[in-house]
Amino acid sequence: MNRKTLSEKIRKTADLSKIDIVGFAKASEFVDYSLNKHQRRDPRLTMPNAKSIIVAGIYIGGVVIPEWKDPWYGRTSRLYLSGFFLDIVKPLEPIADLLTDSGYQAEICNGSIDGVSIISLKLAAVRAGLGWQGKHSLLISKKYGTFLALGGILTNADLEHSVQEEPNRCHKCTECQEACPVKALEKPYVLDVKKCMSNLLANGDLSQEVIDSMENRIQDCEICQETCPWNKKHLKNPLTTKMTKHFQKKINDWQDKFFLKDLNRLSQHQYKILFDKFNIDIPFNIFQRNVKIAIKHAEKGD
Ligand code: B12
Repeated sequence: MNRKTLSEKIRKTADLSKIDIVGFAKASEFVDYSLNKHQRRDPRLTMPNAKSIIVAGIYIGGVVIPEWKDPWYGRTSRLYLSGFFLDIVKPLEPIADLLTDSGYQAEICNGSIDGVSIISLKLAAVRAGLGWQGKHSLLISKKYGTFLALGGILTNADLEHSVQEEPNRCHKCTECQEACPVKALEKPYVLDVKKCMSNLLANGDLSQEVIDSMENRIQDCEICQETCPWNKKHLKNPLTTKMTKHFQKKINDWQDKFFLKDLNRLSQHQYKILFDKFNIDIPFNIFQRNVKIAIKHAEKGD
């Protein structure tokens, strides 16, 4: 099957999988990747004869629980609630099957398997023409803002690689850097992971500064995204996409499950059953700690 036909078939399969945007990038080294000893630096460290990276994006702009505005409800994030916390995997399986049925290798980037995630999805997305990397280090798409959950497939199939990268449109804007309450974005484009609340609320010790800044956040933080001008229209009126119905059901299912006093009464077993559905890997004691701090904030009304 020639490059054009196979690329077209993959786009159609992605559409049937309710994927909002898909792009193809050359599977070569990411020379700027700062974790230079990391497997993600070069896709060929994972698949020596890799030729292409298929990058997929699913819009998650509307995946919020209205009660998150209430201090008595624990808040997480759109990525967390979407179920794609450790990468988009299931929606990519029909594409991987198409590739293997056509005699090619196909390896889906799956953070829950290797805990590593074999593709730098943001850098691959930039190379595939899906958007540019913002000063918050996230991918920004002109149409979807930062609200794209990403996923990827490594393959030795030669595809119609994107030739044009989006220009960087951050220019002089520093909204995200100024808004981060724990100064994790002092250097533009480089997230100081050690300071980032999304990291610390998952597996770190909390300084008084973080405790004072977390409000009802029990997992993840979206402050840098909520101040990004490219997300403004999405905060007001999220787009309706192919996955909207699917996400609305998730929102309805979880609407009243984040009430802090209920979360505080969960046993380790109940926590595991309830939250494993989100395919996250956050220890029970960390979850409990965050819930207790959020309750103190709600009691103090701050
Ligand atoms: C590790 C990880 C984290 C860690 C560390 C994040 C980090 N930036 O390193 C933690 C837990 C903190 C985290 C948090 C979040 N994450 Co995360 N994370 C990942 C993961 C697994 C790897 C990212 C990575 O490679 N980091 C290593 C660093 C070195 O690479 P980098 O961030 O690309 O940094 C580059 C820039 O700094 C660049 N750079 C340096 N100088 C300059 C200068 C210029 C001009 C430019 C352009 C670039 C540039 O060089 C670095 C690369 O070398 C990916 C999944 C994947 N496989 O890619 C998801 C992923 C990036 N995360 C994602 C999301 C959504 C988040 C959160 C928003 C979740 C939330 N709270 O809602 C937060 C946001 C925090 C933030 N502002 O980045 C999404 C991003 C989607 C998007 N639209 O961009 C991904 C792709 C997951 C997914 N499957 O959708 N994450």
